[in-house]
Formats: sequence, structure tokens, C-alpha cells
Amino acid sequence: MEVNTYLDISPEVQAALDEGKPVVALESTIICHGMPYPANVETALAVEDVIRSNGAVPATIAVIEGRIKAGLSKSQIEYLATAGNVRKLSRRDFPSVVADRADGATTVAGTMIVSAMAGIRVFVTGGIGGVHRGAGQSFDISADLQELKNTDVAVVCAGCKSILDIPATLEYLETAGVPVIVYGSDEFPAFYSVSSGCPAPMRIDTPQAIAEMLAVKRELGLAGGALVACPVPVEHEIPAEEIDGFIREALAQAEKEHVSGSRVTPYLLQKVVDLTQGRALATNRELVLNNAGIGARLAVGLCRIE
Ligand code: PSU
Ligand code: MN
Repeated sequence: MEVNTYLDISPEVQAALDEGKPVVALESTIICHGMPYPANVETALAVEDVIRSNGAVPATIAVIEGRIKAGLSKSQIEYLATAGNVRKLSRRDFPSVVADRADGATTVAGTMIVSAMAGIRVFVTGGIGGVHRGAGQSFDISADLQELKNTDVAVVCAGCKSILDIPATLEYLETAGVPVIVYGSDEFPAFYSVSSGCPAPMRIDTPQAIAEMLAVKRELGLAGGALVACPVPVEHEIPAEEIDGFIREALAQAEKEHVSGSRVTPYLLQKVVDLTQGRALATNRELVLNNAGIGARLAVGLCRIE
């Protein structure tokens, strides 16, 4: 791929890519808009450590002063975690954030775009965006789903929150032709909860077997991404019946305040954290760390095959 003139790949990430070593991308929306300071920095650095201890190089993705970054230093992570007006950066936002030389925190869609630019095949996050409840009226469907359709990166997550319409999100992914793999469970996970009530479209029990499937997908020339959903470790889950009341409350407040557009998801995430008084934050941290271990082993598996 042509070297993108707006992209800075850190020396460590570039060396790993050149040597064919495993690299795992990480998003920055979770740092800037998903968690409060200092939990955001602490989690971001802990996730990088888990990736390293599982044999891969972490590449946190963001835009800083208009430069697209793959691989951030500790001080850059600290900067983003405390900077006030970092923009939420999905596909449509790249031209303006880069042209304005602004700071941007990449969503799942944004991080997939930069991963593909840099040649990174695995990306670990917490939860993806999807089809919102009431999308039949609002048309609110995350650009993350379009990106999964189009961009060849494997996204490792803990499913999606029930702030979304999970069955509709899975229908959308099926229509888009995106393989959805649940790691070690027969049920698609609902971020905080192991259970969503939706059966797993496909179940695979080891990172190596997922890597083998993704290698076949590539050899078949099938474009687009894949979604790997890992249930939160059960000892850290908030069971669906406990979190559902908080989610309903958050949705009701969003409606009352007429929140719309790109503000909807950050608003709902923040409300759930506030309403659960930090319990959601602790679960969020644990599930991302769990995903990081699995994602790193998947990246190692892919390098072994190719
Ligand atoms: N869902 C979560 N945690 C998150 C997000 C979603 O459980 O942090 C963030 C991700 O960055 C995701 C984005 O890509 O929100 C989706 O925003 P929207 O629904 O506006 O597309
Ligand atoms: Mn939306």
C-alpha cells in the first residue's frame, strides 16, 4: 500500500510490521469518551501490557494535531486522556480533523480504517456500535457496521451493549456478510453480561482456530472484516437483569434531553457509568483486558500461518 502522507507509524510498530511480527491495534474513543481520568490512562496502559505479555506489539490509534498515529507513546496516551476537546473520529470525520490539525479519538470504524492503512490485521476494543433501539424511526445505525462490511480487519470485542438492538445488529452483520465468531460460547455476549439471549452465529474455542478461519477468508478473496465477540469473564459480569434497569434509565434520559446524532452513544455510555456508580467501569476494564489477551493470541496465530 502507498504510504499515507498523513500517517505516522511509531518506530516499534513499524519494526514489528516489517519483520512480520504480530501487532494489535487499539482504539482511543474508549480513552477520551468511554472512561473518566485516571481510569482511562490506567486501563489503556494495562491493555498494552496484556498485549505485550501475550507476544504482540500494541498500536494505539488516534489523531494528534492532524497527524494520524498508529502506535502512541505513554505521554501521548496521557495527553489524549486529559486533553479537553478531542473530537470523536469515525469515517466521515477524518477529512475535517486532519485538515483542521485537530485531535481525534478514533471509534471502531476510525480505528479499522487506520489499521488497514498501516497493515494491522487485528484490533481489540470493548464494544462496537450497532443498530440502535428504535432505528426504524431514527435511522441510527453506527458507521462501525459499514466498516465491518468493507474493511479487512478482525475486531475483537465483548459484543455490544443492550443500549443497542442486539438482534437487529446481528441481522445487519449477516446481511453485510460479516463473519461473527463467538469465542468459547454458544451465545452472543452483551458487553457487561455474558448473555444476550441471541445465539452465536458461529462458535470457535481457540485463537489459533479463529486465525485459521481468517486465513481461509483471505485466501478466498472475501473482502471485509470479521467480528470476534468474547464474553466477559463470568466473575466480572453484571448480569443482564441487573444492568437492564440502568440502560432503560439512560435511554429514557437521552430521549428526554433530545440527544441525537453522534452524541447518542457517548451520552448513553456516560449515563450507564454514572448510574452504576463505577461498577460498569470496573467490568469495562476487565472485559477489555480479557479481549486483549485473546486478540494478541489471534495476531500471533495469524503470523504463524502467513
Ligand atoms: N460501545 C461501547 N463502548 C464504546 C463505544 C461503543 O460499548 O466505547 C464507542 C466505540 O468507539 C464505537 C463508538 O465505535 O462508540 C460508536 O459510536 P456510534 O454509535 O456513534 O457510531
Ligand atoms: Mn449513531
